[in-house]
Amino acid sequence: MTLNQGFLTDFHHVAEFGATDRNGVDRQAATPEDRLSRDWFAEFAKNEGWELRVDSIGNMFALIESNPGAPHVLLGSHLDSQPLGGRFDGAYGVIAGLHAAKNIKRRLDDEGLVPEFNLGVVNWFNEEGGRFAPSIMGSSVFVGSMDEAEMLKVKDLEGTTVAQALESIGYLGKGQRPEVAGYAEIHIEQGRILEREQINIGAVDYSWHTQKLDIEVLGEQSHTGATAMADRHDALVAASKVILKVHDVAANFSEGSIVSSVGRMTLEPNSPIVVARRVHLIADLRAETKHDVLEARRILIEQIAAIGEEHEIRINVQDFDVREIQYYPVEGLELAEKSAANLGKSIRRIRTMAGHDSVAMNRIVPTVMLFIPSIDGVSHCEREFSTDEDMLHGLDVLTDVGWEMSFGALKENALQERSKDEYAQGVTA
Ligand code: HGY
Ligand code: MN
Ligand code: MN
Repeated sequence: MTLNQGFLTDFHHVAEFGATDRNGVDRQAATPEDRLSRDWFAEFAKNEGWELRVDSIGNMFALIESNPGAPHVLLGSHLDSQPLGGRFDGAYGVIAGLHAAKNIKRRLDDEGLVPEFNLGVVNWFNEEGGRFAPSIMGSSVFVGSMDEAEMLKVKDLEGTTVAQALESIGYLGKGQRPEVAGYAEIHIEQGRILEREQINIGAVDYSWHTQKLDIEVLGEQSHTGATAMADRHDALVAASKVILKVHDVAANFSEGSIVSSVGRMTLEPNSPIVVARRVHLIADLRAETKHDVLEARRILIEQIAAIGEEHEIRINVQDFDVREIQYYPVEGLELAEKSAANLGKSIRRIRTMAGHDSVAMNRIVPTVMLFIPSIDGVSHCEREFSTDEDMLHGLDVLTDVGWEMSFGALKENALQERSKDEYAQGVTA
């Protein structure tokens, strides 16, 4: 079987774990379906003779020791999905990481070479944040931007904690986290640019500023059939106005420069005969600039206060999951561009609106983030699709980038210090 065929076979096999009947997957973090994909990852590492470690927030590391004691360059992404999500988001990057590492290891052995850095492949815990919020959890704990003890206590809507869920699938580990020298991740674009421009690879130059708002709307229960309208404090009516304001705030900014929406709503007591006492909303604000996110937040805080007053209802708003813009090292962009050119693939620089584990990793080590085209740009839905051909183009480039990084191409001290506005000028979207 050719290397590429091995990748395709594995990719389509893993898509069976949590498969839905409309070509998607439902493999939320630390569910039995997630366990199937984790067991498969562990089996792959074992069959290759690589060391497997599982850390105390469920991150999985398959480590290859070619240069005893040297730190690792990690390739990887996440195997968890959104509810009724797509089979490419995350899983593509993990399986491409495994096969890129396998290809690199085979070449090192054939050529009798010892790289400066060891390779490893990682499956990050709970990148999606669908079951346990916030998202990008496992990699953020790894880099120290989220507190592990706090994250282990996070509950899903059924009241199960992260720790209980990981324990229940046997992946609450004790493994020591590897020392990391660099990180490379390949992922579907989840947008339309590469497809529209017919380009094979995106080299991600920066990520949008992102934050979430935790909004609690507190009304009062009463009888839907017996309470006069004037006497009601209906949390659902007020929450509905808040949801529309979150959607509408984007219209204050230039087209395409900001996104805003509410994706999660819980309603209590959720009885058809009771006026709602409490609605809990999570709003997602992202923009090209921090200024625009903060301005949208300012407008919303004002509007939400006015809705509370109008309905004599208390509405609490908390910031969380704030992600500053991340500029990826220009040397990493240049490395990706060189690899693509050598391999005859087209490439362009591109920003990411979606968050990724690379956004966390880029805080601590030189990081390369690569995209392949998404058909119709859709993601986080069963219709998500990328072609085998595009996945193989990406695997080729990831393999070459991983090879160069294991020989020190992006060593920390070799990176030129750049100010953010230098990046901003240098890395046009
Ligand atoms: O938060 C994100 O953007 C990612 O899709 N979990
Ligand atoms: Mn993802
Ligand atoms: Mn996702």
